[in-house]
Amino acid sequence: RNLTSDLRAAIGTDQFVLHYQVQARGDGDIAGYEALARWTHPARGTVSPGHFIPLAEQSGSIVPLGNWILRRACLEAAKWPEPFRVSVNVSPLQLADPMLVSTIRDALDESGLAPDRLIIELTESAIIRDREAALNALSAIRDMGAGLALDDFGVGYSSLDVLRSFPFDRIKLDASFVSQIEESRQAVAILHSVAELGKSLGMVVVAEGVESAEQLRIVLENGCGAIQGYLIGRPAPDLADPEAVRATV
Ligand code: G
Ligand code: G
Ligand code: MN
Ligand code: NA
Repeated sequence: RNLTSDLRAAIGTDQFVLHYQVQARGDGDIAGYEALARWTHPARGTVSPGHFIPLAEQSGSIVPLGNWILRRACLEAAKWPEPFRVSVNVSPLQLADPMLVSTIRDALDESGLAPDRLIIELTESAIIRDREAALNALSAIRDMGAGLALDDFGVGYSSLDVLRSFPFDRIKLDASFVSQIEESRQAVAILHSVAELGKSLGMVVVAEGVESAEQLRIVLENGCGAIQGYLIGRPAPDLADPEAVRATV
């Protein structure tokens, strides 16, 4: 047996769990959590999502795996305190699945989670495959009442046209970008401009990968509306303590 067939067989079993990484607003209140999938292989131990997500994409398992993640995230988030939202990463290949919208609707119905407590995270590469199909799916997701985050913004293909043409309501500024703001005035200037751009478009800008108090200070001073990163919480099976998060921010 190889890892690909093990992966397919593991979907829906307790080998897969979701960890949650906290996202806080500038005032220190918790906004919600990003769901991050974790796989414990019975023989190999922990397999990182950086490994198994591409494997699932290459082997055609990403749709069943992604559907399970969506359902599980909604079921778990439905038990959280009311204001907390859950963000779920959706792969480009899931967006190409014509059933995605109904899968999301079913996950919301089954869990009872209010649609505005679900945020779908997508990278730009998801959109460039088939723009028209992507626009239809994203519009349907927004019409349902869920949020839409443009993930990993600032690296790769990110272009302003995507912000104009697709109904995203939040931007996640990539961690590799935030990691430069202590040394690079250019990085701070770009961060500031993206935060302003987001505000003008009525979008929340989330700074990802905030690891130090100095990075936190810079991203908040420059107008980011929310933060995520090891400084305030690592991905973990349990939710972060709100008092500890508030004390850090
Ligand atoms: O911590 P982290 O190692 O969890 O994640 C590594 C990569 O795997 C990131 O790019 C992250 O977006 C992706 N990833 C983690 N969980 C999921 C998931 O549930 N679905 C998808 N599509 N990607 C995920
Ligand atoms: O691709 P996406 O942005 O969805 O994935 C989030 C990834 O970023 C996950 O792998 C998560 O574990 C990782 N991550 C979260 N916070 C930090 C951080 O503060 N520093 C770094 N280097 N990675 C982080
Ligand atoms: Mn993400
Ligand atoms: Na990201």
